Amino acid sequence: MVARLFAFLLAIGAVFGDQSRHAPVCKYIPGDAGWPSHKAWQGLNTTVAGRLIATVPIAHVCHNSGEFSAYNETACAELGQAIQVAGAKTLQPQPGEIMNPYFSNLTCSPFTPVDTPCELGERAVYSINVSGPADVQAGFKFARKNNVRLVVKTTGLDYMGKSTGKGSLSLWMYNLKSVDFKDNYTSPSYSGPAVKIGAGIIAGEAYAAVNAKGYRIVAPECGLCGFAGGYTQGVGHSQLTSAYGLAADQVLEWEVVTPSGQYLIATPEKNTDLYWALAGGGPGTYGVVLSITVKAYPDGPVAGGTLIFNNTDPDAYWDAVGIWYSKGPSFVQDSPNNVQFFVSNTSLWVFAFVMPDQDTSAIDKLLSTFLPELDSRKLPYTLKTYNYTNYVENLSNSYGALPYGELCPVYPVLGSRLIPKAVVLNETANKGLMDVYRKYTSDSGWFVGCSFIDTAEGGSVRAKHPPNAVNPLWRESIAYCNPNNPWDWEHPEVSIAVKNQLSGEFFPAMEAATPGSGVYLNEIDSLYTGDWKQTMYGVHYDRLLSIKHKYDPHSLMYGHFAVGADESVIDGEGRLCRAQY
Ligand SMILES: Cc1cc2nc3c(=O)[nH]c(=O)nc-3n(C[C@H](O)[C@H](O)[C@H](O)COP(=O)(O)OP(=O)(O)OC[C@H]3O[C@@H](n4cnc5c(N)ncnc54)[C@H](O)[C@@H]3O)c2cc1C
Ligand SMILES: *[C@@H]1O[C@H](CO)[C@@H](O)[C@H](O)[C@H]1NC(C)=O
Ligand SMILES: *[C@@H]1O[C@H](CO)[C@@H](O)[C@H](O)[C@H]1NC(C)=O
Ligand SMILES: *[C@@H]1O[C@H](CO)[C@@H](O)[C@H](O)[C@H]1NC(C)=O
Ligand SMILES: *[C@@H]1O[C@H](CO)[C@@H](O)[C@H](O)[C@H]1NC(C)=O
Ligand SMILES: *[C@@H]1O[C@H](CO)[C@@H](O)[C@H](O)[C@H]1NC(C)=O
Ligand SMILES: *[C@@H]1O[C@H](CO)[C@@H](O)[C@H](O)[C@H]1NC(C)=O
Ligand SMILES: *[C@@H]1O[C@H](CO)[C@@H](O)[C@H](O)[C@H]1NC(C)=O
Ligand SMILES: *[C@@H]1O[C@H](CO)[C@@H](O)[C@H](O)[C@H]1NC(C)=O
Ligand SMILES: *[C@@H]1O[C@H](CO)[C@@H](O)[C@H](O)[C@H]1NC(C)=O
Ligand SMILES: CC(=O)N[C@H]1CO[C@H](CO)[C@@H](O)[C@@H]1O
Repeated sequence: MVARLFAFLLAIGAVFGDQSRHAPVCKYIPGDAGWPSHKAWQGLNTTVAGRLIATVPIAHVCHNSGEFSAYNETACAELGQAIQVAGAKTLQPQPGEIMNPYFSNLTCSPFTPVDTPCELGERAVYSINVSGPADVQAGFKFARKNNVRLVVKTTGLDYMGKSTGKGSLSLWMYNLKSVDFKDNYTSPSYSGPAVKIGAGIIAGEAYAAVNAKGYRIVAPECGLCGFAGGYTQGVGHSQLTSAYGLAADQVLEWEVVTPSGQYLIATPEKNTDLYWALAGGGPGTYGVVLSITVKAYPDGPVAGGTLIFNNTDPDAYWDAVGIWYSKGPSFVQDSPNNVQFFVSNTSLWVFAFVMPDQDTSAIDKLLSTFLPELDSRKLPYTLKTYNYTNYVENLSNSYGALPYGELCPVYPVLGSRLIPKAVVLNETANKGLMDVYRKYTSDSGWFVGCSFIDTAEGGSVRAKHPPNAVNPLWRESIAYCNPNNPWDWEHPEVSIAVKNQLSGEFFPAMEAATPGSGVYLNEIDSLYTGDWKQTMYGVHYDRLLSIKHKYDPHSLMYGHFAVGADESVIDGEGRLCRAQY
């Protein structure tokens, strides 16, 4: 209440004074005296040609009280099922809807009693269904003039809840569905095939389009993940990372609207600071991206396969898992290879060998020094290998049918650590990491999903990438590993406990076992307690912050763990406020 009164008094000041010096401390939320009038919102709707959408939570069919009550028992039961089977896929195309169950926080949920009111909670109040730069410019202008929080959302997958916010106006990018090929894109730094991808395109759509043209691109493994938004701006890994580099390394052009309303193209030659920051410096921070143009590569055969061995003898099993990690560098270094696997208390399951432009003999060769280690420990295994004619065939075999895929959709509790080569190759350090895995996976459903990758600078199989903001710790690591535990939709308190265990125990133990390394900024738990500036952005943080201040002088873009995040705080009622007060 005090905060609210304070904000109100400052708002009155703003009417008379200089907007930038006397701007209110906190953004308004509905119920605040300064919240824009119905007429103001109607004005915005006119400016964006009727593209303003008021959020109606999808689970309104599950409640008979609150502003959005629309109870329908059948529809609610269907929704509760669909979310558990394919959570992200079910919620993805909804404006204003939250994917992350922690941030929707049961404010309108199929898993709470019918008479609990359906409320917006952390959901945006309105979304602009963005169709081009003018809609983004209108959103920025309205948010600044009316002191309303702005968020940018493509799919809403973000683990930190960065694409949502209480009382916000959301720029919803999901319907920018263009894909344009340039068979011979030419610039001072690159000449060759490229594809311009609209901000609303999800990976599964991108793969289908480029596969049909005979190309490969570096895009998310999970078909339902957005491409130009959080993924590429947040570094982005892929099954083709060893072959071609990280997602941020692929960008030739960003089409952007900056918070001050400038519409521009950033390339390695033009608006170079913005180009640099957008490529790996974190999403939702420097501007709104309308499209990216990325390198494309001629497709061809890919060898793939799976390998599984079980924990039938715990000491032998964990010994073998440690040896597996120590072989990781030899599997991928100076090669286009990628190896993705799950480690649990039950088994080590390689669900995807990805060997571009090779046949299955390459997998046999790669495993020739490892399989004898299983034999000598009497650990039986099953190996299956395939010659695929192209990349997407292989991807769909491991991740399921496009565009959404089937391996990813249900929303997990997740963290992500970059594993340095020096750790897996050092017997003592390797054992330390295995002890952490063993301890936590033998408890309450944890498993660890890992990919062996090689992104070293100067790698012999990849073209050099333009300078960008990717944390250099990526280049020194040989794998990224995700502790993973499925979300319990029916018992969210169980999952909150799991989140607390991850950020309080499991993840710090993984950090201690991999000293000095980093994290993947897109795949981290919202309760993460590590040194986020260092682990996410590393040596680039200060430069990124100055670029942030240059392009977003009025702090219109904010995200938990985004560059500059500590210049804001959330008050007790959920308002976004300037931190210095
Ligand atoms: C089910 C699931 C599967 C995943 N699969 C993969 C994977 O295969 N590979 C991988 O590397 N990562 C994966 N991730 C992590 C993923 O990269 C991040 O969640 C990423 O933020 C998603 O981006 P988005 O734009 O789709 O999501 P959103 O939640 O819509 O946005 C994420 C962030 O990007 C900002 N943003 C969105 N669009 C724009 C834009 N046009 N311009 C500027 N900022 C924008 C938002 O403000 C927010 O900060 C996955 C995550 C989930 C939950
Ligand atoms: C915006 O205008 C369109 C077209 O007139 C209308 O359908 C829509 O409901 C309006 N949005 C809001 C939030 O009022
Ligand atoms: C309730 O939902 C079901 C399933 O979606 C639908 O078929 C039915 O028409 C709805 N009933 C009402 C009264 O809207
Ligand atoms: C969820 O709701 C609880 C109780 O209303 C609140 O204490 C908590 O801060 C909320 N969490 C989030 C992430 O909004
Ligand atoms: C958003 O706009 C697209 C066209 O750009 C339209 O097809 C779609 O129906 C709109 N979505 C909503 C929810 O209004
Ligand atoms: C692509 O364009 C460049 C510059 O115009 C030219 O030198 C090159 O030969 C072209 N390549 C192909 C494959 O057409
Ligand atoms: C591993 O365990 C599973 C489940 O019990 C079983 O189906 C599979 O055959 C086992 N694989 C090997 C290689 O032992
Ligand atoms: C894949 O192709 C190679 C080369 O033709 C062949 O030697 C190998 O047996 C094939 N692998 C499978 C699993 O069919
Ligand atoms: C190997 O790892 C251990 C434990 O982390 C460390 O103390 C030791 O210095 C490392 N050895 C080398 C050669 O780096
Ligand atoms: C972990 O695996 C071992 C060996 O198979 C088994 O004895 C133990 O019960 C498992 N623990 C859990 C929690 O499943
Ligand atoms: C050779 C092979 O296994 N091809 C498979 C590739 O993946 C698709 C989609 O899952 C399968 O239909 C093919 O049989």
